[in-house]
Amino acid sequence: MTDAARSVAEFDALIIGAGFSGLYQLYCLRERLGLSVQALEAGEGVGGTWYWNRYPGARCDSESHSYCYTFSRELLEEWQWTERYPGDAEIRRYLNHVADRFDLRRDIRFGTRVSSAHYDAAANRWRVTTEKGEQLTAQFLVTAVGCLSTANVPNIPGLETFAGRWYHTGQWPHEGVDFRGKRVGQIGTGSTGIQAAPVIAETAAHLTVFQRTANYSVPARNAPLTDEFQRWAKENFDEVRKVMHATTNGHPFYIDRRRVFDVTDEERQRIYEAAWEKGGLQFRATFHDLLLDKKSNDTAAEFIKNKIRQIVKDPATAAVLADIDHPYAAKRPPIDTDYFETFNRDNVSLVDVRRSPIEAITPEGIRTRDAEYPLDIIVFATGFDAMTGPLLRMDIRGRDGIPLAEVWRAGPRNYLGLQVAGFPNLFTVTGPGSPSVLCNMPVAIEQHVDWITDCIAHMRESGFNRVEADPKAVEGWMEEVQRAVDATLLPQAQHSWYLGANVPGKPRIFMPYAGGMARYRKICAEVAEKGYEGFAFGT
Ligand code: NA7
Repeated sequence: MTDAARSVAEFDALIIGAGFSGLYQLYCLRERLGLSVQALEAGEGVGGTWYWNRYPGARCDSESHSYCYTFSRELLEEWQWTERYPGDAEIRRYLNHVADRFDLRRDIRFGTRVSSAHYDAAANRWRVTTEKGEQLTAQFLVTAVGCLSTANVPNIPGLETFAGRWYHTGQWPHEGVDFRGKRVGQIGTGSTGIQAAPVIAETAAHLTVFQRTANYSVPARNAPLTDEFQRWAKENFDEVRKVMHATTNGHPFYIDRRRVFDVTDEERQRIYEAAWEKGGLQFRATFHDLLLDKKSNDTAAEFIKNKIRQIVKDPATAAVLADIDHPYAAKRPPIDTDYFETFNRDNVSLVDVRRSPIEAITPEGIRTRDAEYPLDIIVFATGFDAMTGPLLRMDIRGRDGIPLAEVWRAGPRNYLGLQVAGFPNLFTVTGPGSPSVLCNMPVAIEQHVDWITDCIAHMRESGFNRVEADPKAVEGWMEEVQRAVDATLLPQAQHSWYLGANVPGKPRIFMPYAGGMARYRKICAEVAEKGYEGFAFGT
């Protein structure tokens, strides 16, 4: 360790992460409040989730004209998206542009993974240590670690014996993977697997998809953006933003007010058909009660299952793909480019691992209960230890040295998804208990970062040095989070990562706030207006 590494660097605020949230938080604290700030980023570049997710077919499911920052008019004017949905490389280009344009890099330490963050009550400072042994302290600590950044590689016996290569989609090699002539096995059919399989199949000798839970998917209908649309999006951005701020999930379209059984069967079919043709997450917005009423949801579910049966030529394969056990959109609904069509290719096959579970990985490939599949490459599209994973893998300790892992042993508990009781001056951007992953992420991120920035500004104006969530407010918020989800069909998906069900041993708690982004925004604004009700300030 060098002397420089051993000395303690002091700042007003430290931010963990330099993705969408970290970059904007750095901008706000430095440019708006004039704080001394340092962002600590594990990757060698900006991008966060998008720095790591470079798997074949990686693309955002939010439409590009809404998947961006809105805080800078100039940025909006000058940036040009090229496709309806931005691909991973284009998002990285965008975030690099943001970092350069606002001169953010000079306050970011790349290749710097935080190993611990301990609150020192006497000094009212956070003491942060990195894996390289650097030590930094700050009054404020903001985690901008993303919701889907801790790769979940399932603990399948024998992985270490596999003679081929294996990759997790969330830690994809920057130089890419050459599938030509290779027998590839892909485990996982969530949003990622559904994006990756069609692209892998284009070059692999053979692709075997191992499906545990069948999934709905609607065509994305990605396409280059026309000049006319680009002009329209720029000229009408204020209106677009108004819609994004007024809707449940932050997308640039409203959820229709009509209910499924307000219309005739024929009309409903016509509406679903039109939404299928239009493509994308707007399918979920066709009716108001799709996520509220199981009978209503069944109509959408049946529509998509029928589409699967029509698209996939082999009836046995179609039956496995359409054997979906949860309501439509109760798990994150994927959108795709030729996913179901991929199973019509001669070089693609499907294995139902719900019926015949994976028992082991052998030197040659994957062994299920009934068969062995020789493979050269295994792709784990197996998701993430979502939302709490990125926070709990750091050793975060609050007042009296209490570890966050202990406070959250039975599941995450906090106030507004922003602060944990007992962890003063620690803010969690898009933390569990906030809408985050149920929302178009940049919308959720900008709201959180603005709120945190305003809160710190308020403290400085009022002479406060410490802010901490009141345990009673935490209790009340946890009840609200539960109430919100109980009003929906979301808990009916047993295997959802929203519930932590994809990670063995993780407490089963519905993590994001399901009451809608617009409602959540209003609640946070009211809390601030009432003098930050539920937060205790100290000097
Ligand atoms: P997801 O949505 O968590 O999907 C992971 C997939 O991997 C899912 O099909 C899982 O089946 C499957 N999986 C996980 N572990 C195993 C094992 N051990 N055996 C077989 N199959 C397994 O992750 P994604 O990366 O697709 O998407 C995450 C989010 O990123 C997405 O929702 C967007 O918001 C962006 P399961 O359903 O658990 O039975």
